[in-house]
Amino acid sequence: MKCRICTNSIEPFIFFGKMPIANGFLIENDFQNEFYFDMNTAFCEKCFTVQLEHQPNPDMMFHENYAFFSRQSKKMKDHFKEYADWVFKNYLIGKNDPFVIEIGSNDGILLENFSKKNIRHLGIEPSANVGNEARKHGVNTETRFFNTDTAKHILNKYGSADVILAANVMCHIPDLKNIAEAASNVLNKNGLLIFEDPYLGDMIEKTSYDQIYDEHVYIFSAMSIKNIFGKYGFELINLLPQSTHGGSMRYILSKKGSYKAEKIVGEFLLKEKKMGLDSPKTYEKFRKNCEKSRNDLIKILEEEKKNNNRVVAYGATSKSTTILNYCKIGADLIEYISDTTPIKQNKFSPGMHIPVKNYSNFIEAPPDTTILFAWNHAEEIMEKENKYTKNGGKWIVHVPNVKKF
Ligand code: DWN
Ligand code: SAH
Repeated sequence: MKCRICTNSIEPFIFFGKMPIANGFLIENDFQNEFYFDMNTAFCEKCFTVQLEHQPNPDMMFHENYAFFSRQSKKMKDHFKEYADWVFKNYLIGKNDPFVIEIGSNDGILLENFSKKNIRHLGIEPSANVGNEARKHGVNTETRFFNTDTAKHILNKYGSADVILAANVMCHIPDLKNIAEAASNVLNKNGLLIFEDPYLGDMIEKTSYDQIYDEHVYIFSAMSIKNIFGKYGFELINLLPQSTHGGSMRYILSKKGSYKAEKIVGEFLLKEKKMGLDSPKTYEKFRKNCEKSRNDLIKILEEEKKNNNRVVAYGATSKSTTILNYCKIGADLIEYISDTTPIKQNKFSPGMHIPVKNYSNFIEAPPDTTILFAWNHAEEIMEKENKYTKNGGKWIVHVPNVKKF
């Protein structure tokens, strides 16, 4: 295969097998026609980008029935308020009529904080259903993919922007050359491109291989961001580690030459080198860790079954599609998956077809053991399920190691 960024010849270091659409929750009638692709992940030794060999067409993942609604987590609402306040304080305060664009604005969880301040804003969101939800919260949203055509449209209709923001979407977009060109066209001379995504360093350290699924075509590091966007006229001028989604990184980029990079950028590049994020050996070790994690998880779930324990999963996450299909865990080991998102309920999980049920089932008949698929929201969920735990309910988590407590 060719590196998606620098066309260098590369080979996958891990083959997860056939995978369905991670957010493709489905009804029984559709089992026969379910779509699968080969999920292989590769690392490029030249530009240091971790990437999928194949990614399904964006229209198959992002559409009017997209299943992920950002507002399901209270802590994420707080996070996005902080993100908005931070952007305002650092980059917008004192500006005359600033204009903020967000790529992948989903249900408006970030932009509503600008809307409430009467700041001019625009969300670019291809999934129509989540975009409709955003409009209900007063967020100006256009249903389309962000790309150079959209950039032209924005310039004609709204004019240029002071900042382009994004969260958990840059790593979804295969053609970053087009995105960089679009962002460069839309931004003012001193405009900034600011985005956060799951961080490669955390994924390697925690063996959180479930960050890899169809939508996540890249898992970024500071090294790869510097190389990728450096090729397309941007400079990484600052970064800020985040605890969200199991460890993320916020990257701040400007057009080349318009700002001076902060010291922390150089420090992180060095730190990543020390961690071996530039070395194929790191990814070989990661593959072995994934295999061990898979074996441990299957073993612990089989023991639960042997002991006649009722096991339910918590959170029908995109990440769990990778876990279930890679480990071949089905409804014989997990009774159902509890989730608060209406569009996921009374459907089946992609590929392994475990029923997804309303959270009320979990409350009404608590299981013996709960496997926490939404492990990235552990703090919020542990607080919320304090009673279950106090009453003797057990948990299984698989990150950073498989354990029961
Ligand atoms: O990058 C992405 C991130 C931001 O969100 C997207 N590609 C897709 C999605 O990934 P995910 O599905 O792995 O995200 P979450 O946030 O880990 O999903 C949590 C799931 O758990 C949601 O379906 C909501 C549900 N949930 C619940 O049932 N009870 C969540 C919480 C906090 C709860 O208390
Ligand atoms: N920003 C939100 C949502 C992340 S999920 C959060 O962090 O919670 C990714 C979102 O990006 C989805 O809503 C999806 O429809 C959208 N998306 C995917 N590709 C896109 C593209 N090319 N342009 C704009 N949005 C895109």
